[in-house]
Amino acid sequence: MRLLVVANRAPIRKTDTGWSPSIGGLATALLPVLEEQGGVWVSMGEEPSLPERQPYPADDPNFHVRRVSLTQETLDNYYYGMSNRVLWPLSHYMIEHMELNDAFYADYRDVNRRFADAVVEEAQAGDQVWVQDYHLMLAPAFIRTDWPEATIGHFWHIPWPAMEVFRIVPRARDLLRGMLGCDLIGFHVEEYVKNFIESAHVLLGAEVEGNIIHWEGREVRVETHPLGIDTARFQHMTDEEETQQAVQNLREETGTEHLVLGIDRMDYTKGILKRLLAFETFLEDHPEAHERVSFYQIATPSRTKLETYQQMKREVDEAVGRINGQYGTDTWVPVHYRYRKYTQRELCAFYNAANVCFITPLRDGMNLVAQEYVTSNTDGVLVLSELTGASYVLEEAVKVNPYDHNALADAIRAAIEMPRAERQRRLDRLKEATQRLDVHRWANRFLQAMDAVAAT
Ligand code: GDG
Repeated sequence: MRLLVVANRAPIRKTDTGWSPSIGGLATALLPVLEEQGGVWVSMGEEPSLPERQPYPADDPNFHVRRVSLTQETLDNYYYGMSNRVLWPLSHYMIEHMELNDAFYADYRDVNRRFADAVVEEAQAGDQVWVQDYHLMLAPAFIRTDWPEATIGHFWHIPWPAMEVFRIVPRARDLLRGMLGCDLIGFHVEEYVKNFIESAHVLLGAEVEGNIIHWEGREVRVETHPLGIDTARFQHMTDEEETQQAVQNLREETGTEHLVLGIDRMDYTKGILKRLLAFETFLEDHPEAHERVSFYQIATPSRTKLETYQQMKREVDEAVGRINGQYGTDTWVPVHYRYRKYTQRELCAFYNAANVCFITPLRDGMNLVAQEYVTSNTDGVLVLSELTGASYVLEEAVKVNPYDHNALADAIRAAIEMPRAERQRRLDRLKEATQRLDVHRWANRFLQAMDAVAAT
């Protein structure tokens, strides 16, 4: 049975030596399935010069990439507009960042229509369709209209907010109808499943029975499928000599007993500024920690075209400057701040070297960085925001409310002082939990659920 993956981004990228798989978890999980079963990956065309259909791998293709090419204006409205200035802040309960504009929705609808057309054009009898994420809410219903017998799944990677928040967005009902074109909808955790079902029930009057929504004579199953990482890849990469050499260099360069780490896309949902302010208070309250603790914040550039992201970067830059100016000495840099992208191997070195990972998003669908840290570290402490999907599945993390300034500052102290036996016990359990979520298992579980739906 072939698989048609429908996702905003393509799973392959051009390198100096030709085309190779993208590094992200989704490509890692789904490319082996496509290679085995055959199929198509429908994505946005990154550049007009790229072919509409590209067989892959070129020498012995077993699937192809189908690109939907967009003009700059359409891309701006669909991606930077509706996706990232409306649905992203809405789903993360940050409605103050929402910017409403009719053109955003019009182009979002148009792009979803074009993705759906591409899917229907590519379709062969028996194919299964798996749509990804908030960029493509309307595509499932468009596909359903043109191809009624299709088996369609959707995985939503970010939080689904409470119904009372979701209903704020204009055309909330149309967006929901789009999603209900599916047979199966997956979320990371139960909270989002419940929120989605309530949204469909209250806003559309859909009849609900357990986790099944009855809609237009069909059944739509809504399930929890928590996403994990490629654990073997992270373990392997961490153990390699080159990485271990980098770990040693990092520890020597940092020169402090404790290394606290944050790694995030530079995004207002990740709580980077509040985290820095908590570190500042920690330093103020604990002079004995000076010269003994360093905080590494890696913030990867993201959505840099948007003013809110530029503004946030300015605030982070300023906080780092103030903290280092106030507390730094000739021999100690309190905050090592890096606004750049690293290789995955370099990330593994940071994960391995840090004895505390401080992950405090204000909301996060899952948060894979937490799982990557747990996998690549051997005796550290994970401090984790309770407003992440990960906090439901990584029970042994030290949980904090990311809005509670004093609790955040205190969590740094607690993590640093945690006795070795407790650290080890927690980390062992966290590693087990992360293994269970492994991205390959996640993909298999979701595809099995699609098979079950197709068989009914
Ligand atoms: C969305 C949801 C959900 C980061 N910096 C670099 C780099 N990264 C990689 C990390 C990690 C990924 O990016 C970030 O994943 P997260 O899960 O933390 O966050 P989002 O990007 O917001 O992802 C989220 C996820 O989708 C999956 O469903 O968990 O809740 O918001 O893998 O390692 N990778 C490289 N260089 C960097 O500098 N190579």
